[in-house]
Order: sequence, then structure tokens, then C-alpha cells
Amino acid sequence: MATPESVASMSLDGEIAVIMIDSPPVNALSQAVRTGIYDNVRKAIDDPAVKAVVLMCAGRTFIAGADITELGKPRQGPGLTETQDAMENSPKPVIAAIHGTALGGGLETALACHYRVAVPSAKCGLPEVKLGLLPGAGGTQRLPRIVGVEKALELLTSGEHVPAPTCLEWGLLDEIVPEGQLREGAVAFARRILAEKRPLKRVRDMDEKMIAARGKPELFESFRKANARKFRGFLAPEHNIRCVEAAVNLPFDEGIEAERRLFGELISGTQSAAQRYVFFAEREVWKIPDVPADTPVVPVKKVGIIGAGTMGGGIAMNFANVGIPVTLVEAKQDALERGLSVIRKNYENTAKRGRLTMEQVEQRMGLLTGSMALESLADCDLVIEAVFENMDVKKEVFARLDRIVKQGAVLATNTSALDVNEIATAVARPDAVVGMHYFSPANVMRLLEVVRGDKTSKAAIATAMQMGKKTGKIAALSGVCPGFIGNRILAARTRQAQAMLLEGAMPWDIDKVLYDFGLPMGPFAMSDLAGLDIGWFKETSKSSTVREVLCEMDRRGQKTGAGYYDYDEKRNAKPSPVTEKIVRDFMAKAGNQPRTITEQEILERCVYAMINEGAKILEEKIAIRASDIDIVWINGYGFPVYRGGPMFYADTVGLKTVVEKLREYGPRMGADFTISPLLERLAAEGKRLSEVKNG
Ligand code: T1G
Repeated sequence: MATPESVASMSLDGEIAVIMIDSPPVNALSQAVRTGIYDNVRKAIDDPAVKAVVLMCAGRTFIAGADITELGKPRQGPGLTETQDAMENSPKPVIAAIHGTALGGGLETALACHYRVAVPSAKCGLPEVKLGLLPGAGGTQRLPRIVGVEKALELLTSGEHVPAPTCLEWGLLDEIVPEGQLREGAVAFARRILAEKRPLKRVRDMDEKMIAARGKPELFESFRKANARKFRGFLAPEHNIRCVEAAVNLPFDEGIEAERRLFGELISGTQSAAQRYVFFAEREVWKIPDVPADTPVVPVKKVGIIGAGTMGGGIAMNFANVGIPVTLVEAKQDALERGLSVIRKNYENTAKRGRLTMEQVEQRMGLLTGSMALESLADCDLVIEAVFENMDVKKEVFARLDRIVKQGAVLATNTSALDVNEIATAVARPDAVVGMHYFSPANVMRLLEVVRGDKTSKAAIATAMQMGKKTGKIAALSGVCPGFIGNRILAARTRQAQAMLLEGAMPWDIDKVLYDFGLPMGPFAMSDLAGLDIGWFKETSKSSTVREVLCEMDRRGQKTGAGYYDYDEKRNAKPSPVTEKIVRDFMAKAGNQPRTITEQEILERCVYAMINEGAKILEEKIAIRASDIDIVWINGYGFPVYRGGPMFYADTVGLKTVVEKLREYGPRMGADFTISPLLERLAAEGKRLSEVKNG
């Protein structure tokens, strides 16, 4: 157990006291670190030989915030505020010396110092909003006093990390010292301000920018309006905005009180609990019990992608973005050229938005080689097929790859649901076969489902996971089952949504409930966006479902101006009387008397069916952890992060309630619907679904 003495020390550079915090991995403000800082600041102030104090950290970074593992638990030892008061009211200058990332409580600690210096590579930020929180140690009151209201609102509600040069420009930093010379630079700075007898400026006294913003509520209203869509459903952004309003309109100490009250509301709520759970879930998801972090990987110097369509092109961009050469193979010249031109257009659009230079566009395009011969993939270390979603087609491609691609390469399939084990039967090296299921658009969506077949080697798994991390994805490992983790749960929800169409609900009734729950859109709007004709074939269509009838009427979604919804020229959706009639006809054919289905039933049947399927995925050991399932649904389907994912959400509802409701709906859930025995057991034992781990 860390003690203040073990994590904080003080040494003297002549008349300058240097307090060093050393608490790996990120010098988080645990109780020991807070106490260590407090004790040493007091000691330095009381020591007449000391004329100034430098606070800095060892290891990879300056303080990266409160210790998230302690949040929400009863606090021990001095709070951050006592430590900040000691520094801010010190009669001797206190200088924060920053490297790495000064985040959250770390930056708040630095803001209570009189001065802040940093190396050029350092960054500062207040990312509490990403944890469903707000800076609870004066950050919302001190930050606007330095950078002004507009910048403070942006930084507090985005949680972004600001590079040191910009921080200097904004006044968040007082000086940038040479890289690698932080201690020397900070001590020299301390000596200089002593020699210049600079006044001890306390950020809390800097009121000019607050006075300038006083009486301008429109600043806040226009910010709220401009971000309404992005903040929809979240509590923390609004609470951060209210804190800045308090900073403008109240004296400092009253503003601190307002901040404390609003922080208390967030820290005790389910949204922050969910977002803190996701913070750790995003780090757990990379850990695979039987594939240790030091498993040897295949070094990937060249990637081959088969299929230059939407998926293949998007996948290729991921690798080009990080400097890995890609050979893109298509069967036909025009398809290949079209694929490459779509990629170029995507990059040029990004450049138009100022997020890429044209030089970078050319650099990335220069890493892409088009080919019509699979033979050009012979020397690739990783090959990913993104061809037509048909088992025979995929097996034929893999059989050819087996004869062409060098031994030791990883052969990956981008299939979204097909059996990876069966695909692996097409090659003599099934250990090299792995699933890498990207989500469309593959260059944008963060989720990558890595699918391990029965014979997939640890090296192939480790390589796929590493490539996911290297290309900025969040990768979750899945076993083989229809739809893997994400789409299998999606199918469970779709079954309920489609069933309720035949019981009296309209597509827009169901979509509204799931949109209001926090999903980006409901199942029918999503189908219209993706296209109703995915996997639909005119030749075999038998008017047996609402979707088939819509496709037969050429109502194939947004792309044809109509699907479940009618669309105007701006693609604004509105309920369609055509669809309503089709639905009613199907209801009549099924002999169903339309009944009013409450929003609660729509939500529970859709989301509890997802929870139940997730529990089955855990029972079958398809997923390693319940939190991996949450990572999949948050990053692949937009499940609201402030609800933690379907598994965490189940725990906030209460498993007993979920099971009781599923029993209550009974046959309505479908003739073949069964409740997961794991779910029933956890409910009976009062345990949490989100804590389930396999192995
Ligand atoms: N508390 C506890 N553990 C933390 C932590 C934290 N704040 N930050 C990181 N870790 C662990 C993490 O779980 C992982 O552990 C290891 O450190 C490396 O992290 C009062 C209330 C700093 C940019 O939100 O953004 O201050 O898996 O894998 O990619 O107002 O960590 O190795 O066992 O992410 O190099 C505000 C959160 C807190 C910053 C480094 N601060 N951290 O990224 O490494 S609330 C944050 C990060 C607060 C105050 C409020 C990143 C990083 P393990 P990592 P990285």
C-alpha cells in the first residue's frame, strides 16, 4: 500500500525546493499522493532556507487526475482542496512543472500554483466530462479566469487535451522549457521570478475575463444550442456549463460551492458510474487470458486487402493512415479504380475540413497499390478479405490465398457473421485464419471485432489485436457464433422489433423509443440508412415480410427516397402511409388484433432481449467479459456511453426486474425465446452481470 513518503519526496536545489511525485502508472491523486504533496508543501513553506517550490512528477506524466479507482468511495486523508489552498496561499512562489499530460485534478493542482511551466510535448486538459463528471477541485472556476468563457466551455465539455504551445498562447502556461530539461528549466524559472520579485498571482483573483462575460447569458445559450445534439442525454456537459456560469456571476468561493454541489450530483449518479466503468472496460478489453501481452506477433510491413468496395476501401485507409503499405485487389479494373478514387475523395474531404494536409493525402495515397491479381499479395504479412458475404465465395478466395501468400502471414476475413471455422477449412493453415470484423464506415467506426476460430493461433489473434490498436480501433475478441457478439445481439433486438410490427406498433413508434433511450437511431431508421436490400434478392423474394414487400416496391431505404419511411430531398424522414398499410395488412394476415404497445414494453422487449442474448454469449464463452460486450455495443452501435452498455445497464435496472419482465412477456418474446440460465442465476444470487468474466 503506497504511503505519502513512498510517493512524494523533496530535495533542494539551493534555495529552490523540488517536490517529486512518483506514483506509477500516471501519478494519479490517490490519498497517498495528495497527502505527500500537502506534507511537502507545508514543509517547504516552513523552511526558511526555501525561497520557491517546484512541483513535478517522475515517470511518464505529470498528475493525470484524481485516482479514478477512489472516486465515489469515502475520501481518506486531505482532499485536493486543502492541498490546493496550501499552495495557493503560500507566501513563496509555487511552480508546477509539467510533462506528459496534466489532466483533471492534475491540471487543477497546477492551476492552484502561482506559475506553470512545461516541456513542448506536454498537454493539459480537464477530461472529467468523459467520466460523466466535472472538475471538482476548482477547475471550472479557475480555467475560465485564464482562458475566458468560450474556450473554457469548449475544453470542459470536450475534455480535450491541449498541446503545450497552445496552452502557452492561452496563458495556461507561463513558459515552455526545453524538452528533457524540465527540472533545470523549472528551477531556472523559479530563480528568475524571485530575482524579478514578480508578484504571487493567484488564478482565483484574476477576474477581468469574468467581469467581461457578466450579463451575457447569450454566450451560454448559444453554446448550449450549438451542442444540443452532441450533448443529448448526457448530464455532465450541462453541469459543466452551469459551473462556468457560476464562475462568471458569483464570487470565487460561491462559485466553488456551486461546483461542489454540481459535482456531488454527478458523482452519485448512474451516468458517471457507467462512464467510469467504460473507462476501465476500454482497458480491460485488450487483455486475453490465454494470449498474454508478450505473445509474439507477426510483424506487419505490408497488408493486402481483397475487395475495394465500401468495406475494403475503408479498411485499406486504416492502414495507410498509419504508414503501412496496402495492396488493394479487385477483380475488375473499373471497380478497382472506383475504389481508389473513393479513398482519394475521402482523404480530400478530410483535408477540406483541415484535418489533413494535401501532402498527407498524397503520402497516404502513395501507400496504396491497386492490383487485379491475387498473386500481388504473395509477400503480404496480413491479408484481409472483404469480398461478397457468401460462404462459397469466401472459401474460394481463401483456397487461392493459401496457394499464393507466404507462410507465416495472417489470413483474415472481414465477414460480419459467417462461420470463421468453416472458412478456415478452405486452407491448409487454419491456425493463420482469424476474423477481423470492421464496422462500416471502416475508416471511421472505432470498433473491430476480432474473431478466433477453433484453430486460430495465438500469434494470429495477437497480431489482429495489435493491428487494431495500431490503427486506432478498439478491438474486442469474439468466439465463433452467428453474428459474433455485436450482430448476434442486434439480431435479438431485431426479432422483437419485427414482432411488435405485427402486434400493433409502427416502425416510427419503435424507433422513437430507442432514439429517446439514447441510441443514434432506431432499428428501422438504421435499416433505411444501410439499405433494406442487404441480403435481399429479387429472384427469391416472396413478399413474406414487410421488408421484402418494401424492397419489391423498390422502397429500399434512404438511397431510393423511401423505405420504412418516406424521405424528402434533404433525406428528412417521415412516417409513411404506404408502410403503415403494409404493416396493417401483415397484421391482418397474421390474424392479430392491433393492440397499443406502451413505450415501456417496446423498450423492455428490445433492450432486455439484448441483455438476455449477451448473457448467453457469456455462458457460451463467446465473449471473455461482460464489459467486452458493452465495449462492442457502445463503439459499434452507439449504445449511450452514459448507460455503460447493455450489460451495465442491466445492473442499473436490476437483474431481478429484467428476469421478471422477460417471464411476464413470456410467449410474446417469441416461441423459441428462452431466458439465459446465467441471467436467472445472477438475478437469484443478487450478483451483477457486468462483472462476469470468463477465464
Ligand atoms: N486513475 C486511476 N488509474 C488511471 C488513471 C486515473 N486517473 N488514468 C490512467 N490510469 C491507469 C489506467 O487504468 C491504466 O491502468 C494505466 O493507468 C495506463 O493508462 C478531482 C474528479 C493519462 C492519457 O480522466 O486519459 O481528476 O490498465 O492505458 O494510453 O476534478 O490514462 O495499466 O492497469 O490509459 O498512455 C481525470 C484518465 C480523473 C485521465 C494515459 N483524469 N486517464 O493514457 O495509458 S477525474 C482522467 C487517461 C478527476 C478531479 C476529477 C489516460 C492517460 P492499467 P492508459 P495511456
